[in-house]
Amino acid sequence: KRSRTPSGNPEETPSWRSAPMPEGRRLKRKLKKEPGGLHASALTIQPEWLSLILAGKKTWEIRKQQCLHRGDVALMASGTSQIWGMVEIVSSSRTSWEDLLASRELHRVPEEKLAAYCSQETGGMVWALQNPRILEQPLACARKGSSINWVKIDDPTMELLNESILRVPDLECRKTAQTLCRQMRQVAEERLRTVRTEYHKARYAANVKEQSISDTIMQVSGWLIFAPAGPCQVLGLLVLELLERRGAGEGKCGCKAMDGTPTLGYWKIRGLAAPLRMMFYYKGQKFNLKAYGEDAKDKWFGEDKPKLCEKNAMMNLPYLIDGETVVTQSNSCLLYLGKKLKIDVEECFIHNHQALDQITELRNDLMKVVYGGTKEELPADMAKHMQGPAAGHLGKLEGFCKGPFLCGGQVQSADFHMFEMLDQHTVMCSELKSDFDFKKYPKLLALHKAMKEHPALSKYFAADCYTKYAFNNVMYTRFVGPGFEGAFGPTTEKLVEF
Ligand SMILES: N[C@@H](CCC(=O)N[C@@H](CS)C(=O)NCC(=O)O)C(=O)O
Repeated sequence: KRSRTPSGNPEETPSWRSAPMPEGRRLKRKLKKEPGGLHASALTIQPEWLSLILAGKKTWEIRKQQCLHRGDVALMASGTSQIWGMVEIVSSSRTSWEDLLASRELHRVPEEKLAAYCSQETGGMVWALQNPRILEQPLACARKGSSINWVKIDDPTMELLNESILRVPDLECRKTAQTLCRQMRQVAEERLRTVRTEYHKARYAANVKEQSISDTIMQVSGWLIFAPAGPCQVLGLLVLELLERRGAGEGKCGCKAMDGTPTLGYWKIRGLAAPLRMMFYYKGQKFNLKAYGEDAKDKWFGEDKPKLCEKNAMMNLPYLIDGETVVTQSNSCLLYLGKKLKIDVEECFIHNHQALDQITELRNDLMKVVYGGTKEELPADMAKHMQGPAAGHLGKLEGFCKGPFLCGGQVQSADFHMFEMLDQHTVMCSELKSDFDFKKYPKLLALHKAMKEHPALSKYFAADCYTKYAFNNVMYTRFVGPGFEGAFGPTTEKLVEF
């Protein structure tokens, strides 16, 4: 069994050597290359300690071993795949128990935790830290391998990280711990939502053990200690959820996000409904997937549309039926699901909404390409679209994306729309052999990757509505996408359950 650091992390194979501990030097800003540059792996630290380090309020990290590395190390909040910033390791040296006790303001570890970790005879190893920097936005980094303390940083993240390092503000103007805590809280809430979804799924499969409930509380409460506003609120929510789950009747899903089974109606294509379908999958919310096919003249225009027009005079495709509520207009449907499925948060509302509008403009320009001209002209028309309107919209969205998602640390409704547009554009460019360089949009590429790898979306990416549906209306378009085969077929309706 591995021992644990006072920060709560199990120790892993160390790479430490002692060195003198410099005091109060003016901090260097410029990144040095290895050795002494950025470590190839990120160090994971519990969020509450991480926030203190990045705020410059904890300059001693106590470990059992020495550290060979000198220079920058990226810091990842443990239990997540998010890098929040970096710090320079300037030395590691053995420090006596007495000195550790006398230097509490440098390491912040309470005596009882120290006693559980360090020996009174030999003290502990102190890694001296300086020059903490907080990234403008946390970076998602794919976790590989089994190491808990050190996570190898993948190449794209390393590239972004190096760029970020060069852009980080001076110590004088770095973000306060409060800002960091606010961001961490957003991530905590996002995590809480994922945990809830997982819980509901497991419960539905009658597979929940009491152990997983206490694990969940442990996992989430680690995030709450340093959230300046509303930790109790978040914890309270969790406790309420757990009580509710325990009280719920056997076999019943405790999910109260939407009443009954909502219906999503659209053409049997990805089109404007793909992001909406994704949102249902993302939250594990069962729904009726109505997909109009080659008989739409009767089934949609002749039957469903006139009936639905009685409830909503603007009726169009896509639409959502949720009990008595009937919503149309794709962006309104995205916002409706964002709210009802508890994906969107109030503080991101206007940023998210602006992104939705910009993505719609990008889509409208793409539609001019896929629904006009001949097949032979398509590659040239697409190239013109990419160099002109698409480059303009993507440039704006790249600048507007806070990273890793459009509104920052948590997925909002616009991210589903953004994903679909990035997916369609990249696939089209690759199918049409366009040499358009998407690398100019690193944040958007990272968003696309993060969504594609999101565990809550794995079922969506395996579903026919993603893999087999045409991108555009088969009856009118000159680009259907690589997954579409055979005939458009008749209108279908199926219950998607999780
Ligand atoms: N602005 C609307 C556009 C809706 C629209 O144009 N829908 C097309 C498919 S993308 C359609 O075929 N509508 C069926 C109809 O006109 O009844 C939205 O964003 O939802």
